[in-house]
Parts: sequence; C-alpha cells; structure tokens
Amino acid sequence: MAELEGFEYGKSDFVLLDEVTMEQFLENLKLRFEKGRIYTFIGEVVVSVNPYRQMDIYGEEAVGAYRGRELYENPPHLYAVADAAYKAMKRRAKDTCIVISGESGAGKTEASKYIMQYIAAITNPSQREEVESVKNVLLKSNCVLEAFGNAKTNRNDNSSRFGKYMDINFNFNGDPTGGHINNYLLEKSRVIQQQEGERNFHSFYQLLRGGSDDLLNSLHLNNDPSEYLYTKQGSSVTSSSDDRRSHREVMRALQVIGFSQEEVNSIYKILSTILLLGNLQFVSDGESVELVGGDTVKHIAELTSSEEESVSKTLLYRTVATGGGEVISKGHSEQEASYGRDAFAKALYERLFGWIVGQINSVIEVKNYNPALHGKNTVIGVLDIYGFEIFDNNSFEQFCINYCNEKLQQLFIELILRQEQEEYHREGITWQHIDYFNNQIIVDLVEQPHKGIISILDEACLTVGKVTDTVCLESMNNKLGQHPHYTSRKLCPTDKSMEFNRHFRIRHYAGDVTYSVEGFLDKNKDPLFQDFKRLMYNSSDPVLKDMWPDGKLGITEVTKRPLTAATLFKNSIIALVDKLACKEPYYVRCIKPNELKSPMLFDEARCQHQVAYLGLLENVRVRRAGFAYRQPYERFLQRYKMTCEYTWPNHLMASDREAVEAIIVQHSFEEDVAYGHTKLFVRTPRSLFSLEQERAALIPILVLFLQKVWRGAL
Ligand code: AD9
Ligand code: MG
Repeated sequence: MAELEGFEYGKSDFVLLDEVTMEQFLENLKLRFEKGRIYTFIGEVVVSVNPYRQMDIYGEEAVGAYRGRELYENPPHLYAVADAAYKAMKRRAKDTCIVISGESGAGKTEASKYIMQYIAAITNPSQREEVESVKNVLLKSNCVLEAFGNAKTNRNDNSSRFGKYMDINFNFNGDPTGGHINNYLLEKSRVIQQQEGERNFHSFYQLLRGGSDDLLNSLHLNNDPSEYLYTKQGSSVTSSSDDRRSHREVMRALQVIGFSQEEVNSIYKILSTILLLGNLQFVSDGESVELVGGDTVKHIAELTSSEEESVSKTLLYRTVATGGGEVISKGHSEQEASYGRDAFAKALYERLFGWIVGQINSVIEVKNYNPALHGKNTVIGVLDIYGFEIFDNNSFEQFCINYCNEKLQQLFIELILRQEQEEYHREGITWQHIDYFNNQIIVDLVEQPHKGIISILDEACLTVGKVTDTVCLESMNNKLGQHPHYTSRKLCPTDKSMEFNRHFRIRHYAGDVTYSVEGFLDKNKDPLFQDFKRLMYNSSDPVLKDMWPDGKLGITEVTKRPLTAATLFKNSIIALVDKLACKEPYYVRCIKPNELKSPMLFDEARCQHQVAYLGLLENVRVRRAGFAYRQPYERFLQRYKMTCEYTWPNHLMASDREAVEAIIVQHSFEEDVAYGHTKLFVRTPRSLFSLEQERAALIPILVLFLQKVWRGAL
C-alpha cells in the first residue's frame, strides 16, 4: 500500500480541518502547495492546484498504487478519482462522469489528459489489438483537438477555446470500446481578431511554421504568420510551444486516427483559404465596391475548388428574394463586404472544427455492440469546460460561459446536496439541514421561455428593422428590472455615465458580473450571407461540400431562420446537463495559484476568490455535516473483519450490521459513524485510515497463518 501522509503536509482532506473557515482552508491549501502536494480531497472531490512545473507523480508506479484502491487508501490524486469513477462503472455497471472545472489556466485540460492516460493504463491488460487501437485514437484525439481548438491567450499559452465532453464506452470487461466527443461554443471570433499578446488558433501557426515549402507553395502561403492579418493582430506570433514540432505530431495523429491524405489536404486548403480571405480588401468608388488583393481570389477559388467568378461575386453581392418572388443580386457596401468576409472566415473555421470532431467520432463510435451478447455497455464521461469568467470587459461569450457554469452548479447542487439528503432520508439517518444557495433563480433569469434574457435577445434578433443593442438592453431593463439577480446599470444612481447605458449586471452565484451589451445582437444572430453557403456546397471538393449541407437550398427555399447562437448554446448545455445528470458524478476542482505561471507563488487573494466561487467551503460543510464515506455493511465487513476478534473469520451475530457494530465498538469509533438501513456512514476519513493501516499490518500475518493451514501444519 502506498504510504499515507503525515500531517506535516497539511490535511489531505479538507473535511479534517479544525474549523471550516476560509482562513483555515487557504492555510491548508497553501501549505500543501508549498510542500509539493497539489491535490487535496473534500471527501470524493479532488481539489487541484496547478503546480506550473513537471511533477514526478504520474508514472507507472503511481498507476500501480492507485489501481483498484479505495479513495482513502492513498494520498489524494487525480488517479484516485479516476479509479473511483472506473470502479463504480465496472463493479456496479454504473455510468459515471468526471466534471473538471476551474478558471482559465487552472489545469483542467492537463487533468483531463492525466485521467484519460490513467484509464488507458489500467485497461486492456491482455493488450487486445482492437482495444489498443480505440485507446490510441482516444488519446491522439487530444492532440488534434488542441491544435484546432486551443490558442495562446494572456491567461494560458495553451488555452482551450471550446468546451469538451468526452464519453468513453466500456465493455463488460471494463475495456474501452469507443467513445464520443461533444464540443461546445468554439470561440470563433478569434479567427478574425485577437487581443494584444494573444494568438489565433494554434493550427494556423503550426501550418505556416511546420508546413514544407512545397506544401506552403501549393497553398499559396509563405511561412511568416506576421504577413497575415488574421494571425498577426495580437503582435504575438510565437508561443512557448514549438509550432514546427506540433505540426508533425498533429499530422501523425491525424494519420493514426484515420484521416485520409485527401482529407488532410482539404483541411490545409481551408486553413489557407481563411488566411487569404483575411488579406483581401475592398474599396469603394462611391458607387460600387471592388476587391483588392491581386491573385488572391484566384487562389481562393483554386483552394475551395470553385469558380473564380463565383468567389468574387459571392464576396461582393448577395442574392435576395423580393416581395414579388423575384430573385436579384444586390451589391454590398464596403462595410458589408468586409463583414461578410469575416463572417465567412469564422464559419469556415467553425465548420472545419465541427467536421474534424465528427470524423473522430465516426472512427471511435462503438460499432456492432450487442448488449445481449456483450453485456451492458457502460460509460465514463469526462468534462473539461471553461470555468466562470469575470473580465474587465465581459461580452456575449462570458454571458454564455457563465450561464453554463450556473447550469453546472445547479447540477452539482442537484446531485451532491439533494441526493445526499435523499440518501440519508432513505437510510433513516438524521440529517442536519444545511442551508445552501439554490441558484435555480439565476438559471431561470437566463433561460426561462418568454421571460429570460435569451428569449429577450432572440426576440430582438427576430424583429424586423433596426433593433440595436441598446434598444434590446432597454427591453431587458423593462422586463427584468425587478429581478433580484438583475441590475440595470442605467438605473444605478452612482453610475450616471453614458457608458453604463450599455451595461447590465447579473448577480451570479459566484459573484457579480457586469456585461457590456455591445455586439450581443450580432453575435447572437451570427448572420452569414446564404451565398457563401451555396458557394461552398457547390464546391467540387467533397470534404468542403460535406461541411455545408445547408447550402443546398435555393434562396426562395430558405424559409426558416436558423436558431440563434444563444439558443443553440442553451440547447446544447441542457442536453449536456441531461447527459451528466443520469451519471454518478466525480469532481475535480482546479485552482490557479497565481497569474505569473510561477511554481513558487501562492497568491492568496486570487486563490481565495476561486475557493469562494467554486463553492468549496460549502462543499466541505456539507461533507462534514454529513458523512464523507459510506459502505454497504457486507462490503465493510468483508474488508475489515480481520481487525476484530468477534468477526474473524466469521461472525455469529444475527446480521452483518451487528457484526459491523462490533468492529466499530472494538475500535472506539462510535462517535464517527451512523448506522443506516443498509449502509454504514463514516463521518471523517480518520477512522478509515486507521482501519486501513491495521488491515495492512495484519495481512502478512494472515497470509503466513493461511499458508500453514494449507500445509497442514496447524
Ligand atoms: V483553459 O480554461 O483551457 O484556458 P485549463 O485547461 O484549465 O485552462 P491547462 O490544463 O491548459 O489549463 O493548464 C495550463 C498550463 O498549466 C499547462 O499548459 C501546464 O503548463 C500547466 N499545468 C497544468 N496542470 C499541470 C500539472 N498537473 N503538472 C504540470 C501543469 N503542469
Ligand atoms: Mg483547457
């Protein structure tokens, strides 16, 4: 058994704090961080602090130590949670999920990768080829998704700009048979614009830096990212990672996953098309608008397998159906043309990303699984999704991300708090009521049909005529002004500046966030001229065509307005929560210790903020008010019966429960437990630690004893 740690490393479970205060919590977190103990439990939840340095704690030896063990048998670790989720899935045929949350740079993606590596390491001991190949694709998919979905930001050099939920399917043996990836809200505005110090998605730089001269020539590109508007705006074309090496790794990963050479070529052509689009300019002579950019249009036509004339026409005109059913071509203004080009570039990238995820899914989807033949197919889901965001300027994206976090908090309350209370009730255990804030009211504020913010936004987007962001804000203020979690900043008596006429504030469970309404309607409507869709659908590149099925419709056939971005996001998050709600959840809460990416610095104020909005103190309180661990009597007895003379080797009592009571009394743990109808509830890990230690000490003696019995010596 791995060594349990002494208290010189702080308390390995926050449940053991003398008092549940922010001060003690932070003190323990800091002490452990400084001693290189980056993980701490709250019962079954793992709190992780980003070490910002390579730790030697993920190797084979660690895998061996955690494999098949109970949570309290080893020091806290991601592997302990991964193993708990795996065991529950395998032993009880339960679907489980691991929800990883925390702010940007806190270590969510790294944690999700370690968890997947652990699961890969403990499965398929017989090395069956088909299982190995599924594992390989699952692991390699990370590299591809990071190339296309991650970017350097001011907070994290490898920031995931999308939310990811991955289901891993297992057969009755507990070996992976496939999986499915869902992606959420790719930050596509990054394709056309980056803040100072930030970059576009890695994929562009990897291609420009890593592509061979021949490849780049064929794509009409050179190798300098600072020559393309879409890759140079952040004035930061380099990154801490090596783009050239990553390019090779991604190429290799695409191959392993099963992308054909034609498909890879199509991917590069799309990336190049986007870069070339960014350098196109439009000029107006007052009457009509023209394209400037030399051969660029010709190159774009070649890369998208389209006619040059169709490309330039699509960039300069849009087709509209008049009231009389006539179809005409209407020229863009200079501004409309630039807007259309940017919207096209964003849509190209978004569809490319969605298509790549779809291709990976088609490779890893479980095929030919017959439950009658193979037993129940179970699932472990891993969710790596953006945490709560409060920036200086919060826009539509933060609004969506924070809404998503409200939904996940709601799920946390549902699953952990409510289920906990219900289980105590079922088991006949007295429950001390814990007051907690139920954030349903904020979820409703955002998503309620007809009344919520998303509905009001959608209504404004559907209204014909000029509805501006401020008009929409006005409508929100009128309808929601009385809501306890909504503040119209305009009415705020202390802030009379015009600036605040463009803001509203939501009192989120994690704190107040002021949103600037500027751009909300446009981002929600997310318009793209139909002509672009038709251009792409008519491409003779089958991959490109496949990405634009909606381009099939002619102008007069397009009757339905597409769903808005907020509604699409809302629907996907509701579906996600439904998926998670029917699984047994495990949580990893990630904390970023400082803004400097330093392995040495524990910035208390920053950490306090995160502990507060992750609701960790509340979490500890619930755990302490209740019982951190529980086990059916039978299982508890099996494991610890050797520690008690009345139960070893067999007991003569009327029930397993009485036998368990005998163990508890013999060890004087009465104060620490409660007896349910079918389970023993244990308040703190202390008693379990000590039973575990006693058991570990007894096992060698017992083995010796049994060997003698078998040899007939006794
Ligand atoms: V974001 O919301 O996608 O912007 P994440 O995913 O929370 O963010 P990420 O996992 O990317 O953060 O971690 C940021 C960086 O911290 C990594 O690139 C590593 O350099 C560093 N990190 C995080 N976790 C570990 C770890 N367990 N060991 C070593 C780590 N370094
Ligand atoms: Mg990430």
